[in-house]
Amino acid sequence: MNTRLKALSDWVAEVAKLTQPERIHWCDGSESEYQTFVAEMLESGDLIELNQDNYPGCYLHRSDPNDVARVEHLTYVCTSRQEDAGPNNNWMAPAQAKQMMLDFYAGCMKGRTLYVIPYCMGPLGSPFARYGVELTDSTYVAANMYLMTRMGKPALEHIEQTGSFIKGLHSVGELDPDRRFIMHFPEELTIMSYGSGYGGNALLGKKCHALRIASYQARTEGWLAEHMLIVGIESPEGETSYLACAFPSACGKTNLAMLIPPEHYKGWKVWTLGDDIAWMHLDDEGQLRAVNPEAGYFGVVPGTNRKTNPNAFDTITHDTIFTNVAVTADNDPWWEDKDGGEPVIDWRGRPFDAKKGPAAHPNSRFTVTAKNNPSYSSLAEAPEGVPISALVFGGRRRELAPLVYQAKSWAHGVLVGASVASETTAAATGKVGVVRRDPMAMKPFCGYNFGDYWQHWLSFEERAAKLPEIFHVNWFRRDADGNFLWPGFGENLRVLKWIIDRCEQRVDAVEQPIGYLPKPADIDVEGLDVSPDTLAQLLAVDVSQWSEELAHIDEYLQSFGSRVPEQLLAEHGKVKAAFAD
Ligand code: GTP
Ligand code: SPV
Ligand code: MN
Repeated sequence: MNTRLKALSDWVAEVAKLTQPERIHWCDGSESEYQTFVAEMLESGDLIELNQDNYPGCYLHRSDPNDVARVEHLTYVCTSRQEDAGPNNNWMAPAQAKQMMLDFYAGCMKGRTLYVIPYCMGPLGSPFARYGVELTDSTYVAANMYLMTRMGKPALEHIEQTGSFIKGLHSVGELDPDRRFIMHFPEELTIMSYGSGYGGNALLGKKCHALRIASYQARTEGWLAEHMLIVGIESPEGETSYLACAFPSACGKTNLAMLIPPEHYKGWKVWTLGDDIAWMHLDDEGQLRAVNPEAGYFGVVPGTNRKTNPNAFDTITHDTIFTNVAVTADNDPWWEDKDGGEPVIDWRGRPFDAKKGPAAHPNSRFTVTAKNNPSYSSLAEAPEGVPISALVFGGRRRELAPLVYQAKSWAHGVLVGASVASETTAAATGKVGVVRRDPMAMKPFCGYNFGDYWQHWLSFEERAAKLPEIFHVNWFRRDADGNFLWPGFGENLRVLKWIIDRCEQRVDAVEQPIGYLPKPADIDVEGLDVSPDTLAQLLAVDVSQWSEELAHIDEYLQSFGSRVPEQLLAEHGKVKAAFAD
C-alpha cells in the first residue's frame, strides 16, 4: 500500500476486498497523471476531443442521459437520531443505509480501476483547510477532482501527519436511477455514493464534504460552511471590499464572482476568490474571514457569452472539461446563448433537432481550474482568508423580492437568510421554475436540522466583534411579459456598490418593514435602459404579496417545531408588526 497511515491503507484494502477492482491507482495529483487520465478516457470514449486549434486542452464528456444533475430525493443525511437531520433532509438509520450501500458495492469495481484520491479543501497549510480521501472507480471523477481540489501528494502527506480525513466512497455502479443513493454519515465523517457519475453526486469533495459534512462540523466547532461565492470589489481609490453571497444552484454565483464592471465604472476591479462555497471563521479580532475550499469551477455553461460573462468565456476556451454540451460542425463546443456557431450534434450525441429540445443540456457544465480565470485573486491562496464586509442572500423570484434590501440587524439578517425562496432550476432533477423555500441557499446542502443551523447563525452575534451587514438581492424580477426588469450580470456591480456604500455608511436608505431599501436616486442607472418607472417596480414592496409571503414563512418556520430559535420567531413577529402599523 502506498501510505504509511494504517487507517488509510486498511480502509483501502477493505474497500478493495468488497468492490474487487482490477487495479488500484494512488493519485499523486501531477499534471502528467491528469494527462494519462485524459488519454485513457479518449481511448474509452468517456471523453471526446474538441477542436484543439480553437479550444486547446478541451474535451467533451457525455454523461448518461439519466444522470445529468444532482438527485436531491436520493440524497440522505444518516444521523443516529432523525431529528438531528431535520425535516430539511431525507433520513435513513445509519446501519440500514450502510447495509444497503455495502450490498450495492459488492463486486461493483470488477474490471475497473479503483482510484485513491487524497485531497485538500482550502489553501494547503491553512488552519481552515480540511482533508479527505475519495475512493472512486470513475476516471472522469479523478480528472475532475484534479481540476476542482488540491489533490495528491501534499494532501496525502498532511493526512499521514494528522491521521484525520473524511472518507468518501464512490462508484458509478450501473448508472441505474433505481440503484442510486448519496449517503452522508456526519457522525462518522463518512460519505457513500453509488450509481451516479455526475458533479455534486460524485465529486465528493464538493457538496458532500465541503457543505454537508463540513456544515455539521462547523456547528460544533463554531464556524460556517456555506453555499456562497466570495468576491473582492476594488474601487478606483484602491479600497477592496469582500462580499460572500449565497444564491441557490444556477442562480448566478459564478457569474457574480467573475463580474466585469460596466463601461463607465472606470478604475473598478473585481476579483474572484470563490464561485460556490465559502468556509468562514471568526479570527482573533472577532472579524469574519472566508476561504474558498475549492480550487476550480464546476459551472453552468448555457448563457455564458462574451457579453454576459467575458471572464468565464475566456476561462473556458482552454484546458476545460465540458459535460453535456453540443458540438458544431467544426467540433467546437456549443451551448444555448453562446453567440456564434450552430449546433450540429446535441448533448446526447444525436444530430441536433430543435424539436427534441435544447442542443446543450440546461445543466451542462464546465470543469476548469480557478487559475484559468483572468480575475482570479491571489488572495484565494491566503491561508487566513479575506475579511467579509457583507453577506448577501438572493433568489430567483419573478415577483415579490425587490432588487436589493438590507437587513436591520444580524438577527434580522438571519431571518432574511432563513426566508430565502427561489424558483427551482435544472441543477437538480425534478420540476424547474417552482418556487420553494431554500434557506441560505442551503436546502440541499445543510448536513443537519435547519432549526439548529439558524441557532448557530444567531450565535455569531455574541461571539463576533464586528459582523458583516446582511443584504438580499433579486436579479430575476420580471415584467408582465416575462422580461427581466434588471439587466443583470456586469450591471449587478451597480447594486454591489450600493451595498458597499451602506457598509461604509456613505449612503442613506428608506426604512420599510422588510428592511432598508435604496432611494431610487442612489441606484446608478446611467447608460442603462432602465426607466424611472422600471426602477420603481424593481424596488417596490407589494403589501398584499408580502403578507402572503409572511404567512408562508410563518408556516415554514413552524414546520421545524421546537428546534426553531425563539429569537428567529421574534424577528419574524417584528416584521409582521411593522406591516400591520
Ligand atoms: P451553481 O453552480 O449551480 O451553484 O450555479 P450558480 O449560482 O453559480 O449560477 P450561475 O452563475 O452559473 O448562473 C446560472 C444561470 O443564471 C446562467 O444561465 C446565467 O446565465 C444566469 N444568470 C446569472 N446571473 C444572472 C443575472 O444577473 N441575470 C440574469 N437574468 N441571469 C443570470
Ligand atoms: C449546484 O448544483 O449547486 C452546483 C453543481 O454547484 S453540483 O456540483 O452538481 O452540485
Ligand atoms: Mn452550487
